[in-house]
Amino acid sequence: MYTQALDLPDGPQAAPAARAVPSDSALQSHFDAKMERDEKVEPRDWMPDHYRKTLVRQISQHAHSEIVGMLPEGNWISRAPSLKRKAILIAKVQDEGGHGLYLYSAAETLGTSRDQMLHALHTGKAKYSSIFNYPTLTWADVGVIGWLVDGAAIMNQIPLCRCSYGPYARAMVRICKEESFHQRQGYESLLVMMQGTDAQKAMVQDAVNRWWWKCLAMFGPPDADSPNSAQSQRWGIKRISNDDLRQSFIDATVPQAQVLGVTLPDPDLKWNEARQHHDHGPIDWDEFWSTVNGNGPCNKERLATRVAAWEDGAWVRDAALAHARKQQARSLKEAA
Ligand code: FAQ
Repeated sequence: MYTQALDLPDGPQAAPAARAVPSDSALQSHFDAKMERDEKVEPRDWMPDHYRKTLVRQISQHAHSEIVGMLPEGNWISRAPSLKRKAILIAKVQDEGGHGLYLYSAAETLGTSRDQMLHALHTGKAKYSSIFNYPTLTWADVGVIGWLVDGAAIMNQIPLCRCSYGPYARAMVRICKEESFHQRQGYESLLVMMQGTDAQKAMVQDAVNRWWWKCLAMFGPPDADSPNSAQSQRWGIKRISNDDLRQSFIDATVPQAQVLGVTLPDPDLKWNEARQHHDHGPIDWDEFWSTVNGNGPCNKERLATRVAAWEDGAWVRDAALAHARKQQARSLKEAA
């Protein structure tokens, strides 16, 4: 299984029998030294199994989150209040689909297939972000998802641009640029609503009240209860811990809420001069785990929608395969 590390240029000097096969411990030392120098790992490099599995887990869950994440906002495309808002929303939802595709491609470089990843999603074995299991009840939810959900996603994803695995890090650079536009369009849409009628202002405040705590939970469990963090940080997959990212998000969002004129629904939220950070109230982790484990308000609906999309698209995959087979047969005939 380690042969990808042994590839040499073609030529007489590259006869396989003449090659010395590095031992597992030599390969491990080479990998450790690379980690020490903070260099990128590429698909053909040797890597420990656990590193590969951790990346497949995280990148595929991230890809699933982008694809399932199209659903809550997609629900509003047909009901956007103006042509301008509809065009922005279509572009945003389409971007999320693109992010999912870059990420599935990055995960495929680790030796997993897209079919395997989708099977895991469709059978409920693979996770995706908890945040996409909540309903979008009003148009203000679309703005709040842009401001807070994309805002939290960027905070978590900027450090992933420096992830030790090259294909993931490079995919994240483009994704973060697009997420930044998503965050701004959401905030701008809310600014407009907050200059509107009392009913519009109340709609924004209600959406903030419903999404705030879910966004804080998006960063994952507290560091002390995060089984994967320590190893992922040693490997340079995660650069900043769940709690530190959550804190940065809160500190960045409080002044934005003030400009917007909304209240963040946490009576314990206040600036702590000694820590130079905001303190906040307790997050409901029972609710988070219940949602992650399939019992959130929209889990079943989200999964059913993805499974139906997969089944409805079977004829497209069959047609593409039939076409590819025909082309192949034609080329073989021409070559004969
Ligand atoms: N939801 O030990 P840790 C977006 C699981 S993209 C569900 O801390 P890790 C764009 C975790 O998987 C949003 N499960 O795990 C957009 C693990 O379970 P496992 C997605 C969660 O991996 C915006 C267990 O808990 N972003 O929003 C969650 O070190 C708008 C223990 O946790 C990414 O995926 C959760 N929130 O850290 C799209 C970013 N949190 O696998 C549309 C990449 C934790 O052992 C509209 N991922 N779990 O069975 C990451 O940065 C990390 O994977 C974390 C979790 C930070 C999410």
